[in-house]
Amino acid sequence: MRIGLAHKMKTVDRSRLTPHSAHWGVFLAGEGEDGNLKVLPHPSDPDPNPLIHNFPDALAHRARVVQPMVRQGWLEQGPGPDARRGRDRFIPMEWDAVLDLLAKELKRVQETVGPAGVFGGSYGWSSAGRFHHAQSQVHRFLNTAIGGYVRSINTYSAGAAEVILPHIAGRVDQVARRNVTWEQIAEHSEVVLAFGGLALKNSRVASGGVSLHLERNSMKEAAARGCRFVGISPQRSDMPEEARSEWFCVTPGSDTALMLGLSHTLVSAGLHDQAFLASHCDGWLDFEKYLMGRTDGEPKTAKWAAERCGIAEHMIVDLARSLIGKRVLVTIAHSLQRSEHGEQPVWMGLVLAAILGQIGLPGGGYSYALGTLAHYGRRNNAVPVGALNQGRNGIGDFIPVARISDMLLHPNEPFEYNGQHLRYPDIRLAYWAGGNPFHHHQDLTRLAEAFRRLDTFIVHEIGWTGTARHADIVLPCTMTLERDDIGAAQTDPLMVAMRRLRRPNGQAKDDYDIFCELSRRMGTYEAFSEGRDTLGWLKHIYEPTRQALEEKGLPAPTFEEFWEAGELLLPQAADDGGMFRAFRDEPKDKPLPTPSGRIQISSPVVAGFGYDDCPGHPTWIAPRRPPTQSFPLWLVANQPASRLHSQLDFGGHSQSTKVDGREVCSLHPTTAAERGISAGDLVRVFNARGAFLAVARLCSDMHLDVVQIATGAWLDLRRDLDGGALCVHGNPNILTFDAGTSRLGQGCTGQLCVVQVERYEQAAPQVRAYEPPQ
Ligand SMILES: Nc1nc2c(c(=O)[nH]1)N[C@H]1C(S)=C(S)[C@@H](COP(=O)(O)OP(=O)(O)OC[C@H]3O[C@@H](n4cnc5c(=O)[nH]c(N)nc54)[C@H](O)[C@@H]3O)O[C@H]1N2
Ligand SMILES: Nc1nc2c(c(=O)[nH]1)N[C@H]1C(S)=C(S)[C@@H](COP(=O)(O)OP(=O)(O)OC[C@H]3O[C@@H](n4cnc5c(=O)[nH]c(N)nc54)[C@H](O)[C@@H]3O)O[C@H]1N2
Ligand SMILES: [Mo]
Repeated sequence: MRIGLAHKMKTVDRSRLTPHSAHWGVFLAGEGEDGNLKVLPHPSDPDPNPLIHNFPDALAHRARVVQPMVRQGWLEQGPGPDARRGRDRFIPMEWDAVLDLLAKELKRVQETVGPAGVFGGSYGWSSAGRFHHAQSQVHRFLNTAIGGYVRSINTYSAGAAEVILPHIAGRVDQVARRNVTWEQIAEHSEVVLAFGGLALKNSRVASGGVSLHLERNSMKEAAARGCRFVGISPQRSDMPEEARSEWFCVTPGSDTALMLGLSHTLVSAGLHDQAFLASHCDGWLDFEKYLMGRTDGEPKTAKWAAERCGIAEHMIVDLARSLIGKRVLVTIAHSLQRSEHGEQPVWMGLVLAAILGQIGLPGGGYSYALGTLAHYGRRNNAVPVGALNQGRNGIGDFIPVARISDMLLHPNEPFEYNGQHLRYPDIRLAYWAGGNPFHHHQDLTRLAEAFRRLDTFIVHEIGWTGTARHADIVLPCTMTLERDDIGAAQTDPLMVAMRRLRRPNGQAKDDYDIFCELSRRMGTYEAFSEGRDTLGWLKHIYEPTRQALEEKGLPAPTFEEFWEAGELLLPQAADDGGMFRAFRDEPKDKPLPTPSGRIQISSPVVAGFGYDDCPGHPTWIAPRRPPTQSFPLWLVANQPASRLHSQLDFGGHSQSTKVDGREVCSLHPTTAAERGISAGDLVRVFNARGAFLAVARLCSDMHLDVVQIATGAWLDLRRDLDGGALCVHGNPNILTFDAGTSRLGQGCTGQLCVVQVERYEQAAPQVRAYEPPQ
């Protein structure tokens, strides 16, 4: 057992500590002398994530769902569209009765419309653990029980990048997960241009959970060696202190203009790497014409860029010139592409790196999404980690994940995606486990309308999220720490036996057990369970790792040995630079998986789609929903520092960052003063779609025209004075607009929208987000 018994801890009986894993990292958990759950950082973690402190208060919190609940209107009138969905009462039911009812409804839908009328996209992060991964569970269940479901493709994280990158370089995982590492940055990089920053709050999270949070120390080492970090973001706080960075305070949504200005400065002075552009890239001439203004009469000079991105012309010129002769890495945060025309900064960042000619060099070139999640910038494991097989989906229909409301509101209507002409399916039933669309989706008033069109909406949840409140059938499920699982990620060497530490809260059951019992009623138990109980599945999932270890001649403990030890250290692959390094060294023999095998500065394929919102080379397209007189500020709705999305928002650490139980928003002191707002005031942030309340924090290290609020405060809707929707807790997705990044990617655009802010003069409404419904 590798757990650090030397760890200083007085109140915990160390013999009872066991390792466990969450998306926010591997940690130790056990019972304190007072009988309460105690959590400790893992002793091998150099920079543990404080998010682990959301666990102790969460396990038995009143916000947990304690028994199966069915919406009264659905129970009385049966399945069908219903305006009361999301506003109705819930009736408690016994497990057997509710599962009988649900199996009957699934059979009805299967027989009447078939699996093509069932949406099983069920997007969401759920919890770490290779087996109890809720999305895999629900997919496997729908595949075996009814023959499939309409799925969703891509992610809210990277919807635009996932579609543009394969056209121009390679798959997003090749570009993000096996590329420049933090080790290389510490050793080789001389300049890191970090578009969207490299915030530690973000990079300490990774699906599956990592045991080594190494970003902070890597930046510290690099900075000590003299590496220059440039944080390009509307908020200075997106760079850690340790990077000792310079700050370029960019206007939201304008990075493409800034990158064009930098490129123009280099190219007009003949400082671009013409040899690299000729040997490794295609389509330079078309792009160069655009850059120099020969196609549209507008040279993309530093002055042109300054007018759009808010950074002074001389700063752009100086920055561009300072890059020459240096090992430069360009990083593009996910956030830049989670907004209108999000494909453009992803593509333009690659082109800027190509102009500098260092793609594929250690610590140089282009790294998409570095610093946004702990998966990026690391070595990958040399052995596989298993996962639950989801089975075969008999239905081919899909939607780009963020088009959920469009799908439900516009059945059978056409839409475009990545060169394809598709139609939205006609969905009658949706099944969700492990996600919270009333956290993750945009324009939540519209989303609520969309869900009201369904016949039936089923949700498995640990807590009374906005999504659970909009369901017809809510089934209480266990959270991690209440069940056995295996924790592992392909980018971290530690595999963890996540042993159950607590009895399930209330009547909660594992998603797996719920699906087993439903499968029995559907007559598909054998196909779903393959006759295995949870431990049987854990052994099954562990086996590929054990086998690969054995094949490599390495110690390969049996499952029982691993389970007893608590952890297993896996071998990692070399830090070889991945696809870009191989391509740089041997462009002919190791081509990129693009149509020409080279970097696509222009893409004939994308040009061929004829999209004005994503033309054939990186292009500055002004935002279609820019600030106006009524709504002059950008709302930056980014990832929360104190939790993962909406998860355990009721936990102690998340609560400690709220004021009077409400979310905090940040704005510049000048912007606040113009509106008579002081620090600590309750403010109303609003636009044409609705409003939320939050407590004002003043911060001079941010853009004058920005209000920032983290996502993840649980929705708490009231009627505003003007009759509109008001979230009194601070959920920004009441205000965000619901449109795709472009017809190419159709990705999520939730990061940015325009708003106004005012002091809230009414009596402060109480937050009731965690009170269970009646
Ligand atoms: N405005 C705006 N919106 C955004 C973003 C933004 O930048 N701005 N970012 C987007 C991004 S990048 C993402 S990834 C999404 C995240 O969106 P989600 O992944 O949907 O958010 P989570 O809060 O992680 O939702 C997971 C849910 O699963 C539940 N859960 C946990 N464990 C289990 C389990 O074992 N079983 C079951 N059945 N349920 C479980 C949790 O209680 C929680 O409600 O949000 C997106 N939304
Ligand atoms: N603690 C914590 N960490 C997380 C998550 C979480 O919920 N909590 N979620 C994880 C997930 S699923 C994902 S996908 C990643 C997301 O990674 P990102 O999407 O990169 O994260 P965000 O915090 O939304 O945005 C990063 C920063 O970008 C800046 N920004 C916003 N708009 C612009 C712009 O137009 N230009 C520039 N230059 N900067 C801009 C904002 O100031 C913001 O703080 O984070 C992961 N890490
Ligand atoms: Mo994400």
